[in-house]
Amino acid sequence: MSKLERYAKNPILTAEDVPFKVNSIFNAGAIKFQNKYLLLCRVEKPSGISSLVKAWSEDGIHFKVENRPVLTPENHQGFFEYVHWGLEDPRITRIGGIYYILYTGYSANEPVVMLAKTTDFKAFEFLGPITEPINKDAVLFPEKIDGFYWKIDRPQITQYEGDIWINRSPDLLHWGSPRRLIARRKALWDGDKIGASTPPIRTERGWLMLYHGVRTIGMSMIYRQGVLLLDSENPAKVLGRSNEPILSPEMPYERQGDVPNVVFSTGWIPEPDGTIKIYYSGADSNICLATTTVDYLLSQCDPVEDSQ
Ligand code: M1P
Repeated sequence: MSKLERYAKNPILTAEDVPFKVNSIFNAGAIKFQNKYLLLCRVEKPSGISSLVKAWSEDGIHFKVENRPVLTPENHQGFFEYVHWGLEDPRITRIGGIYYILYTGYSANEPVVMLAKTTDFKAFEFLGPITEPINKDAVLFPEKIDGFYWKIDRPQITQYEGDIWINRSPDLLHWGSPRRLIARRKALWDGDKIGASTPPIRTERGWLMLYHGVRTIGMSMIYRQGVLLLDSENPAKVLGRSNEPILSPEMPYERQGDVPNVVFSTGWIPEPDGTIKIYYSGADSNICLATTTVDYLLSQCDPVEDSQ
């Protein structure tokens, strides 16, 4: 395989596959757990409020959605005030034997990045907000680098609103040393807003991740996916970035739905043979699969001027 290929029978999950009443299922975190593929999917209830439900698969293609959400606003104990309008867009990172879930808590307090952890995806410990509002689209690196945990997120501040930042922490709870990692590129496919998509994976050339870029044309915001390559020893240093998107809304299930013209990924699963399964949503209305190789994604990273 040289390029990115959509699964021929996309979408792999729609609202009809959910055994309880929802408007939509989309934006899933992805991980392999006990030799099974696990998607932690956002489901929007008829009320408009989102929760997270697990879906399991033996082959990474055919998923069965559980009977009820596992993470809801109501089971957020002391943190309900940060999530009472919903939990959105989870990203999963494994560090050692612990699985960390970063997700958007939506409330009258505006979006914040929330953190929960689990070892079995049955019992979860809620660690609460790890950013101030307004912040979202956060991903965690899968190991400590230079003695720190690192996360990428998108604070909405001043003239840099819509750019991606990186910061680090000694304990996953207290974050500092923020740096603007990449900015929007006016007039390009990622000219109006960007955000981290998938948690970084280590490659021989550096940390590889997907990010999304938004370009507004007329009345339509078009969400596309691109690639980012960061220095393996200093992830605040950008080595590569795709000048063209690797995935754009083209298919009917990406162009038509609750939010038209959106491809949006929050999870991927690398395989031992060098291929990688990218789970993404079309038009905020389903879950789709595309497969490619790490080598292909690396080949799409165009050189970047020294970002330090
Ligand atoms: O509609 C596309 C996406 O829009 C928002 O993402 P962002 O804040 O990065 O633009 C989110 O609401 C996301 O859930 C949604 O898929």
